[in-house]
Amino acid sequence: MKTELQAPLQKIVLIELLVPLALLLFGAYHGVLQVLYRAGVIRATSFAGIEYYQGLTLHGVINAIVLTTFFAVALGQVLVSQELESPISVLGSALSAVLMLLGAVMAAAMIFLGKATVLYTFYPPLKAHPIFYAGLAIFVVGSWIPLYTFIPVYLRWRKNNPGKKTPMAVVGMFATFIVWQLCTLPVAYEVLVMLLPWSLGWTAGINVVLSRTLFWFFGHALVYFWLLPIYVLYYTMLPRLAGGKLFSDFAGRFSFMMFIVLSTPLGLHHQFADPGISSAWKGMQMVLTLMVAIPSMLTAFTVAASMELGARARGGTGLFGWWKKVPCFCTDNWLFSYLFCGLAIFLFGGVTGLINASYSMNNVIHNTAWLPAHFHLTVGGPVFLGILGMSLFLITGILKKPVVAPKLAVAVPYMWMLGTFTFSTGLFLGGLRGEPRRTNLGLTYLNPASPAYRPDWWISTHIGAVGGCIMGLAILTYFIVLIRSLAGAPAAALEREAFAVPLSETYHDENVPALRNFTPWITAAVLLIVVAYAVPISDIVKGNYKGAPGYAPDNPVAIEKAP
Ligand code: HAS
Repeated sequence: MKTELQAPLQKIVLIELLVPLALLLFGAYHGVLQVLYRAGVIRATSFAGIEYYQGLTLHGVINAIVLTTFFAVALGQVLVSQELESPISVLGSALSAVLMLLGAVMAAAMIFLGKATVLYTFYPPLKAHPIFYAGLAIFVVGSWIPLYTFIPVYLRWRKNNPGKKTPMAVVGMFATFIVWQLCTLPVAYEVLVMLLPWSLGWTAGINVVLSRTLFWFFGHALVYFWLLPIYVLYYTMLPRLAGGKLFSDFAGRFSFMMFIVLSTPLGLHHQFADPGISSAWKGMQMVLTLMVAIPSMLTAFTVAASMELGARARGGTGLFGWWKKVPCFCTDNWLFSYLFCGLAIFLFGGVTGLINASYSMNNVIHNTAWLPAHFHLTVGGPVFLGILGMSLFLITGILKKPVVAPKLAVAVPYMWMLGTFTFSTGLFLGGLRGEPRRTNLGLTYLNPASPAYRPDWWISTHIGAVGGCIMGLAILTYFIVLIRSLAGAPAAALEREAFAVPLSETYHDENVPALRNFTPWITAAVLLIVVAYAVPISDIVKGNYKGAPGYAPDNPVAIEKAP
């Protein structure tokens, strides 16, 4: 029997899960408004006191940065202390939570006040209030701390358990935070050395190419920082929830190590259209981007094989007949449906990622509606559903409360899947016809009174709007389940047992010594980053570009004089 998470850490984890979920209400509301603006249902620059781009910034920052980072930290704290059977520092965890909350409040306050309408990518020349940048920096520093609370616990465990394999969940959480540590250093530089002084008026003008490059150095690794905690759930929980075992221990460990090496040196695939960077380096990073799909493909096969093991153990037969025994709608096992629907959505998110990554095809879809379609099938698919499901599981588990209305709980991921598929169909179609992303279409292209009117975009934007509304409904249903469960009393049977995350056994337990040590993989990652970025960054610095003045997103005229 695993020991239960210590009481103060339980409180910290609950705060780290519940606060971002409460903020998600705003984040999700602005998502629904987005599709209504895009379809021309709302034809205005603002709605209920919040401007279009301000709402879009809230949507991105809350959903893609705040919710995901808090979740990774909370999950890491739970799994590392559970699997290494040793408490992690409460002081360190509390400090991390306080800094992250402070940073999130500072950034959110500036967005709500309309002083940081810079979208979640916050790249210049869009300019925000200094408190927004300071908030971001504090938030990131807070999210660095957990790794340093995990390391001493891990070293102690290794000393006491010589020769034993590090538990898979710990390997996955370490991979997550190693990637995070590597990729956040350049964005910390961008925020502290470039954006903050610029926003304070201490420096005139900003080097847009350099700051975008530093952002995307961080920005693509960020997507794997979102994904890896969910892969931890796929490798360690899903096989057990499916009634089986993890098909291959090697596949999990190898995938996590591959992500350490390959998550960062490929951010230029977001900048294929940017000037000032040689095509040769863009091409090289394209190859690395295609390579980072390999651990995901490995994951697809391993997870499918694990589900097959479970289904056959439950009486499934035949080449495809075993699918009937996969517990897709089982209410006692409601968490499975969140992970399963996430996987099904990710099939399409992954394939469209490969299209984006191809240098030539990227020209067709870059900055079109295709992009939000892609990322609502990735971060908005497996990641978001994994966060929703696992947060409900952890919150109710720690509070020893049963999940009320498990049928509704199971309905949520299917509604979400229907919503994202519909939404993305609309946006993929629109993107291929040139519909731009991040644009208030209702005022222009979807407005019959405008000379820019594009009636051929009506269908795609309306399909998107229907999908977006279904997604909104799924989130509302989730909150009904969560709030009703929180309002319920603890169950006596649950109170008698220590709460622990149920993890899978392994079917093929291969022993590969090279996967037992992080050091060579981290070294390879650093070397590859240097190879992929040294020349492009040095070229940009040598380019000595003229600094750009600040801009607001709704005005083509700069908000200040050019330096
Ligand atoms: Fe991406 C842009 C390429 C994965 C998120 N991506 C974005 C943006 C976001 C994002 C947010 O190369 C927009 C950023 C912005 O605001 O501008 N992406 C890729 C590639 C992958 C990929 C090659 N992306 C992700 C993940 C994300 C994410 C993961 C979030 C978590 N992406 C790009 C590129 C761009 C981009 C370009 C820039 C484009 C531009 O022009 O701006 C790969 O890692 C994907 C590999 C995945 C697979 C799928 C494996 C399938 C699995 C499921 C198996 C299912 C089973 C169940 C077993 C190969 C694991 C079956 C059951 C049934 C019932 C069928």
